Amino acid sequence: MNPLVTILIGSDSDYEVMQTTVKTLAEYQIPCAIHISSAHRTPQATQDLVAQAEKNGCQIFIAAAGLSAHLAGVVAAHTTKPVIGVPLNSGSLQGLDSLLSTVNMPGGIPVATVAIGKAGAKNAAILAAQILALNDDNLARRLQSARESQRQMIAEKNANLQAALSA
Ligand code: RP5
Repeated sequence: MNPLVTILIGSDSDYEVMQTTVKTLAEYQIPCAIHISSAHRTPQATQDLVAQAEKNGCQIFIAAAGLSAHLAGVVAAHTTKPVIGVPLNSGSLQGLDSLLSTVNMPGGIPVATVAIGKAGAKNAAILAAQILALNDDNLARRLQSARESQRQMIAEKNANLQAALSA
């Protein structure tokens, strides 16, 4: 099946964190592809990759990068499909540099920016699933069921905490 989601990462050093995105998409049974492509080091290849992915039926792009993170913005410049940006913590500024570079897009070229690092990597996949679920009832049900499991898990943790505190 052709990938519905294409993930771009700026370097192989981004792969470890972004495996969370791949894994989460797989949990929701969403076919995806992941490529290393850099906004700065391989600008033409990045543009070509976006065009090819769209031709192959890609519906959503997820772009993750660290430092001066322009990858999501560059992807967004070349498509009108939704682009989700994941800022990564690759340098001495703990990802704040990437967050600001990813989130602060000029009006007209949106990038839906999620949290820095692992939480963002997970949320990027869930957000992509939520967008695709607008036209997929089975996927919407899988998302609801995951929310319910999450609710139960937190309720259980709280019950354990209260039990420990009252012991
Ligand atoms: C960014 O620079 C990449 O997304 C990566 O997070 C960061 C460092 O890249 P490497 O020097 O590890 O290749 O473009």
